[in-house]
Amino acid sequence: MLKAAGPDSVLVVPACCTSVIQGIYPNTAMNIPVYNVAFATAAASASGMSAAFRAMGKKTNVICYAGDGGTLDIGIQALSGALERGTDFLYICYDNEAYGNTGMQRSGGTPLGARTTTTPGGKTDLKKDIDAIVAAHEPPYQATACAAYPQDLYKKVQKALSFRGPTFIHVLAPCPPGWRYPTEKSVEMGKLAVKSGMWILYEREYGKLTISAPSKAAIRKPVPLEEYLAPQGRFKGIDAKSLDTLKQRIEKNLKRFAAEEAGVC
Ligand SMILES: Cc1ncc(C[n+]2csc(CCOP(=O)(O)OP(=O)(O)O)c2C)c(N)n1
Ligand SMILES: [Mg+2]
Repeated sequence: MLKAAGPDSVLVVPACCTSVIQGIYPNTAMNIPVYNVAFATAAASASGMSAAFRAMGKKTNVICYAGDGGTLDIGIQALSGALERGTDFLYICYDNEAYGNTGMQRSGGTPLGARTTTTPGGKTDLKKDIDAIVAAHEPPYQATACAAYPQDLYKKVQKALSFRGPTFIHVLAPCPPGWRYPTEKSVEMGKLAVKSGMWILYEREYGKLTISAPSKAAIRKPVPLEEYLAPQGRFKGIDAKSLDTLKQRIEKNLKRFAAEEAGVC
């Protein structure tokens, strides 16, 4: 992501696992400036920063890098405000489907049936559709991506930063301790999420949908959902009703996206 963004960029990071990686002020592991801000404020902080840069005539990329908890739940009003005001920034939500930094509590991003420390019997609610919420703000560009497809992610970051105004990329980020699978299976987990249709890769440019190549295969023929769920401890013992609901949602979403791209809905 940083390779695609280049050196004239600043990161705005709310409380999340990335706050650990970035280091402690005044030092940082990143080679660009990083602003670690309060949990709910990433998009609001970035708005001020972007306005200041633009007022000084600078094109510096302002990039929020926030978790699912900080985006779908606690930071949603700041995000909505920044999108609505047309803030010139890129918001990246990396989604490990729970509050990872504090030990894997359920978030709005946790899928139905997944066990977390606060849903020990499996989550009983569906994953919140943040992409539909963002789309309702009609940003010039938004996309989904997954860390298992790095070139796709790279291109989407470059493309997002070529627009003026607010852009949004939602990245599925498999998490070995949280999802309870061996670390070396991370790329495989990301690919299975896409191949099963549980995660659909696409772009929306001024509202127009383009499904990304890896998800075309899932639309033609998805791999059985069980292949994605079985290696993950968080889905161990998932009840039949939740499993059935997940499968129905996948089928519905794949059909819905294919129809929208083809212009038949
Ligand atoms: C206002 C506030 N509430 C709670 C916390 C504690 N906290 C820090 S990081 C975090 C989890 C963040 O989850 P997410 O945004 O999904 O990012 P991840 O840790 O999964 O990368 C929590 C609850 C905090 N720092 N500030
Ligand atoms: Mg998270």
